[in-house]
Amino acid sequence: MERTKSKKAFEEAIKYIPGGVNSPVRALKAVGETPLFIDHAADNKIYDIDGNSFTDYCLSWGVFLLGHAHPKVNKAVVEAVGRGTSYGIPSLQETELAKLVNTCFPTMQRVRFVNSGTEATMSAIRLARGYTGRNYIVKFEGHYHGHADHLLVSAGSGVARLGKSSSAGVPESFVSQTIVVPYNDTVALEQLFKEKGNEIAAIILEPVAANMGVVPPQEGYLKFLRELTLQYHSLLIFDEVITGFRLSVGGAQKLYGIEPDLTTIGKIVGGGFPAAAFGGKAEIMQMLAPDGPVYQAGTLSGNPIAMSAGIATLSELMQAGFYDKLNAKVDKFESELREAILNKGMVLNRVGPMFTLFFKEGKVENFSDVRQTDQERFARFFRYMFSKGIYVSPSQFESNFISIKHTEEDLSRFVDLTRQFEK
Ligand code: KE4
Repeated sequence: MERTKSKKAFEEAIKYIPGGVNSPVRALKAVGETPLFIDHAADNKIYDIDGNSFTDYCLSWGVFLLGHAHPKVNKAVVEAVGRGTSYGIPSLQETELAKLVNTCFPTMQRVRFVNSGTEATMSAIRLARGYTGRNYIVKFEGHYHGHADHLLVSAGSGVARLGKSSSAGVPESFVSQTIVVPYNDTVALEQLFKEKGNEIAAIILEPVAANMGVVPPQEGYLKFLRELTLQYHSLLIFDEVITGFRLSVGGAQKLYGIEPDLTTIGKIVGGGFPAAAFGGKAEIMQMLAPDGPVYQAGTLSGNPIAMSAGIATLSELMQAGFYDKLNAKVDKFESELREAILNKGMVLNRVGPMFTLFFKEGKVENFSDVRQTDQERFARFFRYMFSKGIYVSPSQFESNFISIKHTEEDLSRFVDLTRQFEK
């Protein structure tokens, strides 16, 4: 595969950008490759500057449920740009997207837009602390909620790969009130709440973990978390930056029938533009400035371009039958892939249109299971698929994503190539 231009571009990028990338996981360090430089993308494919094309299962880390460069999203954005790209003053598009979010997520009675998932979770936690007057936050091993200092503790995604319990540059005092517990475990959590429950502001979790690879909640676990937090008057925060609008039009909370107090969303809601949001019960959200004492702000928050992209995106995925069509495709893919990996030392975890192939025997139900995976073998699998024109998410600690634009042929080819993979 010709990669000369990307390699040259990477050498040039490294001279100006740390690691040559603007986000660590893009560097492909985990899989022993150098990054692609993309020329353009459309639907289910990305095209690099050397003229190679790849079927894309990373989709800009889960943004493109509709596929890249959706014509209706592009049209909305082009029209919006002509009216100016930011006002720093309210626009109708902000209320329009907030109403669509509220329609999809009825628990989000009030919505505040921000520019990234990190901002959303950081703000939601500040709000939870402000509302409850408590300081402790509980998160789970291997769950990733962005790179705010107090959340970079035993996180998943890129940090999991680094094997650090927290990032350099984060003083111990910043994480001293962040408690990390094992995922899918009830005993540790019950014990913790017995000891500190009335000091805990909130539990935050990915309702279906994706940043350690896809690891679903065990039967009844989300209900257990909801009951435990109600019992101790702590808040339950669902970080649906990945699961939101993906597992259903109302994310994981609709799929599993659990009502969190606060929710964060991102990726899909911005339609490929920097937009995310946090929201929840009106009585909690009204604690936010300018009405309440919890400060939160942002120059470009709710900008009309991202709002227009989000409105066009949600209008598409809210169409009747969208998820039935998507999930029917993925159901067939799952059953064929399960057959293909029999006796190959691989575990498939799948929820909705997201999935991870783990390179180990047995099961993967928590972070310690994930840590037992053979990451070198995963890296060989990545490079094998890469050589065949398939771009899987470049880390064992990530999810793969299927868009509405992935074809049955794409999925069958993924299955066939996985079946043939031996090394
Ligand atoms: P951002 O700040 O990257 O927009 O969102 C942070 C975030 C929050 N919550 C969840 C559940 C997330 O998955 C993320 C970001 N996801 C990673 C990939 N797993 C983004 C990719 C990257 O870091 O480059």
